Amino acid sequence: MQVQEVWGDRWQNCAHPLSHQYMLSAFKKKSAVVLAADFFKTKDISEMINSVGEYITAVKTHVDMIEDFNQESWAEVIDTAKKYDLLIFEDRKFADIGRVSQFQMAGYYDIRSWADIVTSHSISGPDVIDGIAASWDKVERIGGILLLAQMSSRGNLLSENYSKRTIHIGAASPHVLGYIGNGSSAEEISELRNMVGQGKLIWTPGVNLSAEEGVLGQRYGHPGEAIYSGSDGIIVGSGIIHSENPVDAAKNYANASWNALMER
Ligand code: S5P
Repeated sequence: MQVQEVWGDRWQNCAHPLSHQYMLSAFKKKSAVVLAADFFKTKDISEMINSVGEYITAVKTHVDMIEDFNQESWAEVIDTAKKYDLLIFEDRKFADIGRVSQFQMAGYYDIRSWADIVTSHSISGPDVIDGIAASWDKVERIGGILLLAQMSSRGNLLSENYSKRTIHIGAASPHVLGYIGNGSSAEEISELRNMVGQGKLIWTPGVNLSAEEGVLGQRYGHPGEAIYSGSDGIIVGSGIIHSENPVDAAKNYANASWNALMER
């Protein structure tokens, strides 16, 4: 089987170069798992990547959660991720005006220098995208943005109309790699996929193979169902990192995502 057959129209229509890097990597690893490495110490992230790196395609970080951040400790995380050919995804959820977002990509954490992908809200309008892109330009790196079109948390304010307008903004920009969708609802993912079409990826958090509800309002759906409904990547944190056996868990999520892709 070839990579084009796995991804079908998505392979033809997604224009962002990182979308092809992602699809190819998922094809090679037989996994559409994005690890949410929600740790407080850099060494914990590196250790987790060393355990499950073969079964995941990207690692998602919240760098502002890290307690021992410095350039050296973070360089180790990045090197470890690169060893396993992972896309590095900083879930920064930018939301400010373009000019400020541009500088938030630099600063102490210097996200622009190591992140391949970042998340952004669309609440402030389209210029946040150009601000983020300008920052990558400055360091001569290629990056992709995932806009939050839906969220998995209960009671969130991202209405259907908001999703629609977010997709409108995203469709107009070559820097937008895709969207974050609500992995806890197959119905919402299908709706989102219908609105998005084939030209962008959808990645979905809020998936878990066992838990029905997470802490503090997180909602969960089945990872296979999320893919089947139109998601291209499942973002998994607790299901792997808080499992008794993260390696087995990562394999299980990888299999669930791959089997659903095959079925799709
Ligand atoms: O709507 C969202 C968007 C995101 S990016 N809901 C989410 O949960 N996320 C992120 O996905 C969140 O920041 C966390 O890192 C991860 C889900 O973690 P889990 O432990 O619930 O799997």
